[in-house]
Amino acid sequence: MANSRHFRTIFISDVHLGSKAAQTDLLLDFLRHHEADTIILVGDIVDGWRLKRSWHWPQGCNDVVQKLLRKARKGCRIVYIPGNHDEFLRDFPGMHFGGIEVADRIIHEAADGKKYLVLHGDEFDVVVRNARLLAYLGDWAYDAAIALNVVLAAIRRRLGMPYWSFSAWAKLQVKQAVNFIGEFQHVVAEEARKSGVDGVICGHIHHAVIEDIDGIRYINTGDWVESCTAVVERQDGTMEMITWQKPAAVPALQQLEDEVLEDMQAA
Ligand SMILES: [Mn+2]
Repeated sequence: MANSRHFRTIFISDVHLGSKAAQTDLLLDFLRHHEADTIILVGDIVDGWRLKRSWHWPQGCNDVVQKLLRKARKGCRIVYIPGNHDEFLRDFPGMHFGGIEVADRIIHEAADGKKYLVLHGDEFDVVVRNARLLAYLGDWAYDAAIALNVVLAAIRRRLGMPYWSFSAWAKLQVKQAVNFIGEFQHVVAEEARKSGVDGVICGHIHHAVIEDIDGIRYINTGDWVESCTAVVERQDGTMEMITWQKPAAVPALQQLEDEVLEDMQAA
């Protein structure tokens, strides 16, 4: 597209395709206006939990998937890091489908040499919920809690029980929510420090931000349910948060023409 911006990397998470809340029109519009060498999907792109309960897959969901596959075909590297809502993909680390590679977590090296741990973030739920107790018990309890979370998640999955939902999240009182966000950020930043990297890029809690926490760069990509945010890496390695607004009044026909032109140029 003529008026699109090109970045080194785009990070997107928590689209929740298959839930009625997914803002597919806005995401599609964002993807039309932004190109990248690499796109990293940071989990909860497809909402498997929601789809299991009732199948909701309008055309907009297909359009988003098609758009991503089309970018992959044209040479964009796409990495899909599953989250808790699309954990059915976690059984396939290293797998490729339609040019998209699946990975549990990755280390992303930015153009400025800074290294970022990229993961969804749900593996820290147990730690976050019991932060005070674990701080008291020490490191072994922290590691045990993360291991336990994996087991509990598997059991809940067997039983068909989700353990994270934004309706429950929205019902949290403001003060609890603020505590939860702060605790989550701290725990994830600590994980990055242990991994010996400069920063962390995650999703999961639907709270977009770029900030420094105890000397670690903490980046949360937000979501495409409410905030409609993406994090982009510029060619010099600096990171930027983009909040995408209602599509500009570009006639649908014009967009279609642009895409046909793109395809002809690519062919
Ligand atoms: Mn999640």
